[in-house]
Amino acid sequence: MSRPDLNMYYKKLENQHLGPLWEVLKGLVPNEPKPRAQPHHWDFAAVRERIIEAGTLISAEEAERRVLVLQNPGLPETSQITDTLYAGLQLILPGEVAPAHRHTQSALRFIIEGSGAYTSVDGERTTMHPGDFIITPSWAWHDHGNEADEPVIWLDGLDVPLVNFLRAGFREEHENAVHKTVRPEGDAMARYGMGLVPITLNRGGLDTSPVFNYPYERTREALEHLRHDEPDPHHGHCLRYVNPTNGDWAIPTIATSMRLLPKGFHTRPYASTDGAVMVVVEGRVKVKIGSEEFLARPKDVLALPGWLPYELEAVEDTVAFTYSDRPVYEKLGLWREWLG
Ligand code: GTQ
Repeated sequence: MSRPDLNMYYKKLENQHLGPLWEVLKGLVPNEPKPRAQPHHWDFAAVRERIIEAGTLISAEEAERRVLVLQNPGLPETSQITDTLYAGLQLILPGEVAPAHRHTQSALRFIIEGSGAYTSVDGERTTMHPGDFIITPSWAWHDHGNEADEPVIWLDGLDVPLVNFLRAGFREEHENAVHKTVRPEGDAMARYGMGLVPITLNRGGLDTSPVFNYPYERTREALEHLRHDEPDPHHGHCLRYVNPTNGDWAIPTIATSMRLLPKGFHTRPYASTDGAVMVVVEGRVKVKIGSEEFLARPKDVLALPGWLPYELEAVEDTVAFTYSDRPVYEKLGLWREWLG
């Protein structure tokens, strides 16, 4: 229906930087969440070729971080894998250093391939092995290096889109490529990761877990013990990574978990408002997200948009890592789940 009177009125509004709510209300306040992210599957074998190729074209030093960003097809040119999260695959070749910097965005590293590279975080180094979950807290100095003899590839997960939306992004380069380590490797694990914490630690705890490497070996062993239980119908055998100083998620803006799905186990449909990224570690799993279906193998990455039901069916015993922005929803009273 053409309304010349209204159109002329809208023109006047526009000139005065005003707008009619009645034209946009349903979009501003929707019936239910409508993520722009789409379900997507990155086949690692195919992506790996491009990562290795990047290694022949640009050095880690020159790139600062030699990373291929996982771009969600529903969010082109945004460097977003979901509506609030970033994911990238980082390569570091033997002998290389990715120089020290710090930023307000929190980061996780999930090690995909290769052993023996290290990351130094706030004065302590940790050595990477496949399946390790490593944290770089907000504003902590960090540099990465590879003194081993094989390429090392990991998935970077950051809260970049969220922090940028809030216009809270700050960064600083360190004056040296490698920042100084002041504590021996394993120090954080000894102080905080043994079911013990320093008696002088404030009972409110620390925002980000001071245990900054959760080794796969230990996670895997813990999951194996859960086999004695009935798997949870929606999650399978699933453990969340915890900040031992306050019982909260390990990173204040990012939830992380690891699950084991026994061969043949099929999860019930599940949706929650948080958007998630899944990385397969072992096995083979059919992943149905909305109306799309993927067969995922170890090292493959999947984007799970919020509020879109998904189901997992383990073709073989499967282990998968997941990270999401759930803590942000929880802290704002916006987290909802749907159990199918
Ligand atoms: O390793 O510090 O993928 O700052 C994106 C931004 C990695 C990092 C990324 C970063 C880093």
